[in-house]
Amino acid sequence: MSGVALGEQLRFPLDAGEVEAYHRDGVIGPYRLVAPEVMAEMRKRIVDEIIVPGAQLEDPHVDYHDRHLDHETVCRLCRGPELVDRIASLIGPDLLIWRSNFQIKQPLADATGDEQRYTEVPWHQDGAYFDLRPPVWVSAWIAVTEATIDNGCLQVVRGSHTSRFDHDVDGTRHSFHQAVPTDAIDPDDIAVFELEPGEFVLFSEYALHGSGPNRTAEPRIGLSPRVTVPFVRVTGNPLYAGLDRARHAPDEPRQMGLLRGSDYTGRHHVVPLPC
Ligand SMILES: O=C(O)CCC(=O)C(=O)O
Repeated sequence: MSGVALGEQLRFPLDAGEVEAYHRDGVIGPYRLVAPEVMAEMRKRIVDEIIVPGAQLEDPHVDYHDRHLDHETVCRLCRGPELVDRIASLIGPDLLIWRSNFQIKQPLADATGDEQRYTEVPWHQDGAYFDLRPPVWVSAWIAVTEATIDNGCLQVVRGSHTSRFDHDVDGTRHSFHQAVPTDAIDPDDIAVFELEPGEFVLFSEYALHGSGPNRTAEPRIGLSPRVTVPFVRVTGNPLYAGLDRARHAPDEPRQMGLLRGSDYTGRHHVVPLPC
């Protein structure tokens, strides 16, 4: 360990006020990861190589998860120092990515079956879905397309991350089957994150969040890397664990990508990343 303070090792550190704001609100941003024109090129690759082929599968969710493990463009987005350095400012220098998933919202008019319900994401806390012990991780929401009120951008309830909300369970939903009733939320606390392509926000494991339907004619696409620290135990295959689900039984360690620093516990199944 060098004697240099972490902030001085980072190209994109958060300042003390931003760190305080994240811990107060459970969310921070937006920040820029890549320029809009760079994201336009990356989006083309993502659509052609992941989203279109995935839509041919019986369960597209398999292909839309954990592509940082095998797709260079997804890996580069998840590893961008603009993103990783800011997460390091929040939870420390040793960071592992344990999951990523695309958030694809089809136009309401085109969506059918469960996809139609998915155009609206009910209020929920990710901590209700994932069993990390202790529950410590930061999620990013990266805009692959623009995200607006009209196409259903991410909304986060500021300050909600320090409470546990009761979730109602709707087993008929394919995705987001656990939801917090809207009347549990004070509308004054809702932060709406309209993002340009290439921008991102960071939010904490228990930040209550959701999004409205996509009322435009184009899909809305986001990418959510989930990043934790080595002392956290991550096993099993949470819902829609994608490629990793195919490779591992529930009690086996997940495939983890080292984003910076080291796995000082030596307990994680760290795999090489394709970028
Ligand atoms: O993409 C959305 O609208 C919701 C995203 C979400 O629930 C998440 O990133 O955990």
